Amino acid sequence: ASPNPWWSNAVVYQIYPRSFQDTNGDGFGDLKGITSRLDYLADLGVDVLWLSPVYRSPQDDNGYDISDYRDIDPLFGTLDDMDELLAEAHKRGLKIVMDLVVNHTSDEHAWFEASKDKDDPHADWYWWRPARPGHEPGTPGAEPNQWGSYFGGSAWEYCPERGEYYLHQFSKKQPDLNWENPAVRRAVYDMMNWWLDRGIDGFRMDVITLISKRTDANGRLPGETGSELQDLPVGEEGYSNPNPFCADGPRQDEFLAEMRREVFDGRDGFLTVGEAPGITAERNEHITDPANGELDMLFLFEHMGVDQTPESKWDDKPWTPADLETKLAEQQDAIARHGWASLFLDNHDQPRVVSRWGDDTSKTGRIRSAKALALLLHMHRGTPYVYQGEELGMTNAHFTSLDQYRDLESINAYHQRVEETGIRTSETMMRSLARYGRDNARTPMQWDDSTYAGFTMPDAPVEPWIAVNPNHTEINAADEIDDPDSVYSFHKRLIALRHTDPVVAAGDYRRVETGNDRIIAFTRTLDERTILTVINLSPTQAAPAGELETMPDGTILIANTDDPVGNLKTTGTLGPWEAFAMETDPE
Ligand code: TEU
Ligand code: CA
Repeated sequence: ASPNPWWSNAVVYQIYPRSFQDTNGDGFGDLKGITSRLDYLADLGVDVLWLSPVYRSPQDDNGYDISDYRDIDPLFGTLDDMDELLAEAHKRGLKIVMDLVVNHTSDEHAWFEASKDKDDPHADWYWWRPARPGHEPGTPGAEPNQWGSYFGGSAWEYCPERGEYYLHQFSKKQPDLNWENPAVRRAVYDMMNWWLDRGIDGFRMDVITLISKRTDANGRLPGETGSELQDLPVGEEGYSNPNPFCADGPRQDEFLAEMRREVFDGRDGFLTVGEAPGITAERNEHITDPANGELDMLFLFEHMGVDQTPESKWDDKPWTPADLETKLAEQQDAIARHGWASLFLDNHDQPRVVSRWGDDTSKTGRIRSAKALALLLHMHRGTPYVYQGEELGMTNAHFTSLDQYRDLESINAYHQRVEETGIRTSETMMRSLARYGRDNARTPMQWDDSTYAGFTMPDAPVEPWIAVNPNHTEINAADEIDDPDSVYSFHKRLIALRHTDPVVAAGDYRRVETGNDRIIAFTRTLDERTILTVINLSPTQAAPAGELETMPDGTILIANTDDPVGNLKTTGTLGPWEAFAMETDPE
C-alpha cells in the first residue's frame, strides 16, 4: 500500500440505519432515508459511510443475525434501494462500507437449517457438540463446557432436530460459524466479492477477532471433556467468558491474510476495519501493518472499558482522563512504526460519550464537553469514526423503565442479574442500563424539533421503534447546521482540518505530561510544525503542571471557549471542559 493510503486522512461516519431516517412511516429507518440525507453528510465533510447491517434478518440482534447475506431486509428496503444509495453516494464522493457479520449467522440462515442434518454437506459449518443428560450447560460439570454468552445464559443451545448443542457466543439465534472449515471461508469470500463487485467500498468486520477458536490437538475446546485446554474460572453468573479462548486465536492472521488474498487483492479504493475485542495495541500493529496483508485498521476496546470493571460492563470503576489517554497513547505508540489506528468514542454498542465522559446536565456543560471530546476524537493520529448524532452532541436516553429498552443484551442482563440470580437489585441494574445500555446510542437521530425529531413524519401512523429523546427540541441538526458555535460546526471544522492539515493527518504523536490526571495533552509533529492539543476533561477548574507549566505561545487553531490560553496564563488554570488545539514551536 502507498505510504499514505486514501483513508489515512479520511473521516468515517457510522449510520445505524434502523434509527437514522424513516421515509415510509413504519417507525424504522430505511435505505431511502439514508439517501435523502446524503447532502447533510456531504456538507458535514465526511468521506465514508459505514452502515450497520441491512441484510435480511429476523432482527433478534437488530440485524447482526443475518439470514441472507445477498438480500436487503424489507424493513430497510430492497437491493434496488441499495443500488440507488450507492449511486447517489458515489455522485457526492461518499464511499459506502457495509457491516460484515461472519463470526455467526442467524439460526434462520439456510446454512444453519441444513446443518441440523448430520449427513448434509453443511453439517460441519457450525460448532456442534453431543449432549449428555445430566450435564446440561450451566450445571456443575456441564458439557461441552461452562462458556457463557455475551447476551446472558449459556453459550450452548440444544437443537432437538440434531440432538446436539451448538455454540453461540452471542444470542441463541446467532450460531457461531466454524471457520476451521474451508467451505465456510469460501462461501464468505464469495459473498464478499459479490458485494464489492456490486459497488460497495469495503467492510467493517463484526467481531472478526473471534473467528479462530483455540482447540487442542484433538479439536476440543477449552474445558471440554478430555480437552488439554482448561476453561477459565466460572464467574458470578455461573459461566466462564469465551472471549479469552476465542479472541485472537491461533489462525487469526492466517484467516485474515487468506481473506485479503481471496477478496481484496487486485482491488483499490476500499477500506477494511475489523472490530477487535480482545486485541492489544501490539497485536494491532501486526494486523494493520500493510506488509502482513491483513486489515487496514481495527476497532480496539482497551480505552472503551476504562470506566468498567473487567468482570462486567455493567459495573463501573473509578477512572481518570489520564487513564483514558494512557489507553489511547498505547495504540498511538504502537502504530508509530507500522500499522494504523481507528479513532472512536461512540458507536451503536456504547453509551453516548457526552453523557458518559462529558456533562449532559446543562446546555453549556453539554456543548463545551461535547466539543472537548470532539477534539479528543479528531486530533489523534488515525482515522476518526463519528457515530450518528455524536456531531450534534446527542445524549443518552435516560430511560427509567425496563419497557423503554429494546436491546436484548440489556433486557437479558436485567432478567438474569435481577430476577434469575438476584446478584443485582432492580435499582442498581436500572442504573447500569441507564449508564451503559446500548439503546442509549440507538434512539432516533434528531433532525429537528418536530414531534418525532424529523426521524419520521409528525403524523406517522405508528410510533418509532424506540422512543425519541425528549431533548430533541434543544438538540437537533436544524438548529445546529447554520450555527457557527454549535457542536456540529465544531466537528465540521475538525473534519476539514483532517483533510487540509498534514500534521493532523500524519503527524507523529507524543503525549505531554500535564501533572494533572484530569488534563489530557499531546502533540502532533510533522516536518517543522507541531500542534498541541490540551483538554480539561473535568467539570471543574484544573491547574496544569508538568510540561504545560511553561505554556508555549502559538496560534489557536480551534478552541471550545473564547480565550483558553489567555485564561490559562492569567489564572494558571483551565476552565471546566476547556479544550483547544494550537500551533506551537517544535520542542
Ligand atoms: O459487538 C461485539 C461486542 O462485543 C458487543 O457485545 C459490544 O462489545 C458490547 O455490547 C459492548 O457493550 C458486535 C456488534 O457491534 C454488536 O452490535 C452485536 O450485538 C455483536 O457484535 C454480535 O454481532
Ligand atoms: Ca421505514
